[in-house]
Formats: sequence, C-alpha cells, structure tokens
Amino acid sequence: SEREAAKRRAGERAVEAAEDGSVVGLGSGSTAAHAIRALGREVDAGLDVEGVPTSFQAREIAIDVGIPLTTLDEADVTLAIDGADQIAGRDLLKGGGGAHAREKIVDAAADRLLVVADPTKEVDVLDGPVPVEVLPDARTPVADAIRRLGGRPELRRADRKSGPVVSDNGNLILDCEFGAMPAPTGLAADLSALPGVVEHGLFVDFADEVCLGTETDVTVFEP
Ligand code: DER
Repeated sequence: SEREAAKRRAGERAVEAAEDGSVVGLGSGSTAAHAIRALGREVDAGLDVEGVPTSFQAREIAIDVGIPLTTLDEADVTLAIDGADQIAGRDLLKGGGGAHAREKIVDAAADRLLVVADPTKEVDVLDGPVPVEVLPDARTPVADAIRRLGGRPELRRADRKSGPVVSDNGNLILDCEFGAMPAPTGLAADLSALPGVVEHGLFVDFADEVCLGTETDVTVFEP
C-alpha cells in the first residue's frame, strides 16, 4: 500500500545515519521494523553496528535479520530509530504498540533520536489517546486519578486473548483521552507522578530528527 511504501522509505532513510561503531536503539512498530530490516541488510553488507531492542518485537526482528544485540548496561546508544503515533514538532505521542516504556528508556539514552513515520503522523497539536502503562494492582486508583486530571481512561483490551493487553513488562495499559494537548509538559509530569504509573506515551521534546516517508520520496528535517 502507499502508506506501507512511505513507512519503508522512512525506515530505510533513517538507517543511512548508522555508521561503523554505531550502537542503534531499535524502535517498535511497523515503521521501525522497516528500519531494523534495512539495518540488517547493511550488517550483511559489512556495517559494524550493535542494536539495543525496545521490545520483544524489535528483538525478534533484529535476531531474524542478524543484527548483533547489546544492552544499555554494556553500550552507549549513539542513535535511536523509532516510530510514533503523532508528531508535533519535537513532541511525540507514542505507545500505540504498547512498547513505550522500554522505547522511552532507549530513546532518552540515545545521543540522537530519529523518528520514522508516514505523513499521516504529523499534526499541529498532539490530540490522540495517551497510553499509560500501569502496574496491574494500580489500575483503578490510576484511572481515578486520570479522570481527576480531565482524562478518560480505557483499559486496553486484547483481540486474540481473553482480558486486557499485557505489556512486555507484564503490566496493563490505559489509553487516556485528554483531547488536544498544546502544552504536554505539565500533563506528562502529572502522569509520571502518579503512584503505579510505569510510563506514559508523551515523549516531550524528544525528536531530534524526523524522517517522513512519502510514496515516492522522504523528507528529513530537524523539528
Ligand atoms: O508504539 C509505538 O510508539 C510505536 O512507535 C508505534 O506507535 C508506531 O507504530 P507504526 O510505526 O506501526 O505506526
């Protein structure tokens, strides 16, 4: 499809920033998957890099395409390549794939974050539901606190499993509608402060570079 071609172009373009010796944060989601596969092709061609995966999915693809893996305990991430659900300047809304807790760790540790996306992700103001990963025991008090913050929390339910989605970390996810978020810094801090919140999908001031794929081309820019 046109959108898939755009995602593939964005992912492939981002990989051009990887060089011998790079330690690359490997993002999650379908666009980042294109980048991981492209990086695997570069490794086959002799590129000397290591990857730090951000999810079960990223690790599985990286192993499949032969990217040597390392961890944050052993290496400094020079470059992270990751997708997003919405992009507003340097601010991102992430977590559509439920991997945002480990993504944020790696993206924050990286010297530079390249966001890869198709043009539908670019918005003027973040306004999508904010995924909030919570310890299972905290689901109800966190949902109550989110309502007091003006949000509408909804437990993310699984399609092919009875009950809720369970994250790679064994936690639950609340998708929280807050409407338009023109200044997400305060809300991000409020969510992080709630007891039982593991991580949320507001990545404020994270995007160092954006690779937006189109059907025929890629636009690369620093927000
Ligand atoms: O969960 C995430 O943050 C992913 O990056 C995801 O939201 C982007 O997914 P996509 O590249 O499949 O649209």
